[in-house]
Amino acid sequence: MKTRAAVAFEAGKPLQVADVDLSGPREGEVLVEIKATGVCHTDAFTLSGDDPEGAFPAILGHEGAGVVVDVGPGVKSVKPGDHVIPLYTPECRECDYCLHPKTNLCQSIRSTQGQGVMPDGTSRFTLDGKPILHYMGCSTFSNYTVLPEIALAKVREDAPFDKICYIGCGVTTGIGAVAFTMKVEPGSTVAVFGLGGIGLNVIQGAKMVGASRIIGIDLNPSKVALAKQFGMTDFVNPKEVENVVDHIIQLTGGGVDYSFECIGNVNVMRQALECAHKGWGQSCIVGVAGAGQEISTRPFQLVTGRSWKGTAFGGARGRTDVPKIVDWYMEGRINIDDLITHTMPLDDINKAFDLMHSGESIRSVVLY
Ligand code: NAD
Ligand code: AHE
Ligand code: ZN
Repeated sequence: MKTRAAVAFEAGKPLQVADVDLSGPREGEVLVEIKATGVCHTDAFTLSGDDPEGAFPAILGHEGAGVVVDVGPGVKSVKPGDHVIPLYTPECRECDYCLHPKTNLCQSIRSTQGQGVMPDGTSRFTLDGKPILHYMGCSTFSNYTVLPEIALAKVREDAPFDKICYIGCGVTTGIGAVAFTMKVEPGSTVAVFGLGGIGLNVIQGAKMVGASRIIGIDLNPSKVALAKQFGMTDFVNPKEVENVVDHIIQLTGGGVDYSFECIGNVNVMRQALECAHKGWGQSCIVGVAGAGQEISTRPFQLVTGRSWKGTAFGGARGRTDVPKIVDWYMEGRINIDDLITHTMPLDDINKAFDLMHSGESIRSVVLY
């Protein structure tokens, strides 16, 4: 079949919308009609050429929601008509990682996914007879896409696609980083570096679990109003203080219980660790840094009781946790609507990247 898709032909160039050929689902695979997709900073990161796994031409996008159209042989857990959210962190429920209680990083298809192909080593997308790669196992910048069955969370049918697509990455990553990965306790103090589509969900998660103080840090003061609405109690603009680490340590009388880096900047990752409280403060890396980038700190920071962690997809097990997060949204326990600042048709998808880079948007959602 033909599908309309935004193709990344090469790093650093705008996406080009084209009619691409898509072949049907094979064993264990599912054809999904994507109804809406968010644009996450990770899509921009890969398009920039900084992603060591980035390969082109590819169809990017990993934050979608849609409807099952057809299933391949052997598929049991979903059927045509089911509403689904694609999972870049799948959940096979069988691999050593899925069976281990301390991780959500299912590895059953990780290597082929990283190469931009389906688990059998081939792509379902072609253009003029030449293969186009999948991305993060999702390729939600295509109106129709094929995914492995284990990479789909079945969700309730009354939930709006144009909002729940954001649960496919940003909402789950931010709230999950707080609730699943770091297990932030009520009364904790929290610092959130980067108040974008992820950081505001970290703030929302911190408020949800009962954090007593939530300090937001961003170079862009236009993020303040929304961050306050979501639970930020204090704002720090690094341009307005001499030393952001000293400033946070002073503000909190010793440092925060938990900090989160939601930018992808290795210098800020160091600041986030070092503003965590001596003896017990924990810092979580959420941001994704480019090829060749490394983090550093004095080992003394860890010797004296701070610890460094990281999270992928907020520690969520997608098929199990994503339907619950959709329920939280439908029950009014989390706010997604106010974070979706822009919507556009696929033809205008490059505007979503422009709005992200200029700092004007929190989340842009493409509606098919
Ligand atoms: P975004 O562009 O919406 O937000 C980034 C924010 O950081 C912006 O508000 C920007 O003003 C701010 N910022 C930039 N440089 C700064 C600095 N030096 N100091 C303070 N603030 C600064 O991006 P996003 O979609 O929220 O994604 C954030 C990061 O999280 C990206 O690196 C993305 O790749 C990553 N990410 C990781 C996961 C995961 O599973 N670990 C999931 C989704 C996104
Ligand atoms: N390809 C990059 C790594 C990118 C990365 O860390 N991705 C996150 C999700 S970001 C979603 O917006 C993730 O899930 N990581 C775990 C994994 O297995 O990729 C690189 O550096 O190679
Ligand atoms: Zn993402």
